[in-house]
Amino acid sequence: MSYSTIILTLSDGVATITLNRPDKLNAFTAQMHGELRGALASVAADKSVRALLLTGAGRGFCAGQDLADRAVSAGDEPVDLGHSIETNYNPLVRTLRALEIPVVAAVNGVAAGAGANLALACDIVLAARSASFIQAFCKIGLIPDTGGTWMLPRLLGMARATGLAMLGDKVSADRAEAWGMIWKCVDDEQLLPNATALAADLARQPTRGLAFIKQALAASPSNTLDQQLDVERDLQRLAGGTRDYREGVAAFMAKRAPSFEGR
Ligand code: LHQ
Repeated sequence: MSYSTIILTLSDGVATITLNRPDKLNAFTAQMHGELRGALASVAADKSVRALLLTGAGRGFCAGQDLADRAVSAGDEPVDLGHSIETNYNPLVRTLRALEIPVVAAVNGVAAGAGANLALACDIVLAARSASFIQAFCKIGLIPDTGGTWMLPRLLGMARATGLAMLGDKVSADRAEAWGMIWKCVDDEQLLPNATALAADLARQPTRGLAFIKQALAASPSNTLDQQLDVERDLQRLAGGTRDYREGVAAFMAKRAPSFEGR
């Protein structure tokens, strides 16, 4: 399938999706949502893909919803933004969270509105030192969507989440790392090399085990310790049944490097 608003490439078990509307800082249109949905479905169906890297073309990562798109602004006519959320943004977050492979975001520039929360919906976020995160929604009378009101308090605590959501202040990549909002901030020229190497390394790890880790951590916020202990028991049982677990133990005992297949 060919795309015009995104680029999908495959290499070394890593699928890379580059949001590709650089003139508009990769803001989302309905077309881009559709293409991204298609690309994510093909990534999910391809068993040779063991990690996903998401980044943006040009100087921005993603400026959120394209505010000129007819789906969200029709002059004086009221528009149903709930429809756009239901059709586009919510399925996107659900798909990324449900993908059974690690998802790395390489935030190459500004990530604003839904673009910021798209990055935060990924499993591991690397950002270029010149990148920034802006909960821009409040500036136009909206609330953080794309999972922002769920993710921000969990990552940052309620005080910082509320400040960012209500004030829309720009958060530098350095501060995002210091606050625990992202995994790491790296020098600009190191972003793609580091993110590519990280995704390639993840693609060689025990993929099923990583998927179970993702599932366990996702279940954690709404569980009691007792419930979470049960989740750990159940997922560890599944992890223990994988070929990669057998390989990991065998390699350890033989004092050799493991060769994981993702099964
Ligand atoms: C844009 C955009 C953009 C169109 C830059 N749209 N053109 C909302 C509604 C409905 C349903 C669901 O969810 C949502 C979620 C949301 O995401 S709401 C929040 C939408 N995003 C924003 O409010 C951010 C708007 N953008 C900005 O504040 C700035 O562009 C930032 C701070 C991101 C970057 O500023 P600069 O580096 O100064 O760049 P710029 O403003 O000059 O932008 C470059 C171009 O990109 C420019 O186009 P032009 O043709 O004049 O060169 C902008 O108009 C365009 N652009 N964001 N969201």
